[in-house]
Amino acid sequence: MTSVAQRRLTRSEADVDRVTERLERDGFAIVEGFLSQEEVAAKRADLRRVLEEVPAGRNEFEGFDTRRIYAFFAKTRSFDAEAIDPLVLGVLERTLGPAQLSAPVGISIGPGESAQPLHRDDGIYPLSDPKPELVVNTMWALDDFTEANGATRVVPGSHRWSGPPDTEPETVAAVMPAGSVMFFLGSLLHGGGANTTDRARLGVILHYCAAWLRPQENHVLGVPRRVVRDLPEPLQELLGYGVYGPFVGNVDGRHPRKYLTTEPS
Ligand SMILES: O=C(O)CCC(=O)C(=O)O
Repeated sequence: MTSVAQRRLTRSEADVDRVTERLERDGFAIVEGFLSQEEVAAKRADLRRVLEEVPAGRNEFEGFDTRRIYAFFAKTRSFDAEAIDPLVLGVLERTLGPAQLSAPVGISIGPGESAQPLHRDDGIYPLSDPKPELVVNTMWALDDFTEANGATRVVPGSHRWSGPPDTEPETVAAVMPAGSVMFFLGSLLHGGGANTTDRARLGVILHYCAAWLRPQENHVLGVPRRVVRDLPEPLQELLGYGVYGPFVGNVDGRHPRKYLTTEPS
């Protein structure tokens, strides 16, 4: 079997067809060199600023030595462009149809953190198999993701399994250089890895779901309207100011975008 490193796509190889093929085959697809090292450095610096105010996790799932930036688009402008990158939007459209942001989170896995329990991100929705794909994630590496520092662990092919695995399945580390992005399906078993190094591992997960589902985080309350007003329209839509036709998401019978300009913050 080829290693994760051998399976990575370069930026120029990555298009919607190739990424979608990998998602269907393996449940994940890594594109390296998506961000330049200058972009990585700028994003990391901005997120470090935000992380100073963020407490450590409260349970095994969040990680007691891990800090998470929730209400992400209220706190940083560093991923506005990536959230609506044409490759990302193309993969979402192909896999989910109309989509929205569900849980955009900066994740800094601290030294000494243990591995997060394996999970499926679509497991939060009470639907039984067979079900359509409901969730697509993009995990952006702002540090090199290594076996040692807590690279996300994935179970290749597990998106095709039905129901919970009966034994502890074999995982592989999604090792990738800083500036890479890993797409993965919400049906894929995965979890943050253990960090046995003395430095934190920083990544940003932009987690999307089908536009007709309730997203994990309530962005309409979490991201102030005065912030959303200045964002590009496709990002506004992904943050809840859109309608899944013909009616889902309307406000008093109107498109929610109208409230961005007419209502106070
Ligand atoms: O940090 C990671 O590598 C993965 C985190 C994750 O899967 C989650 O928090 O749901």
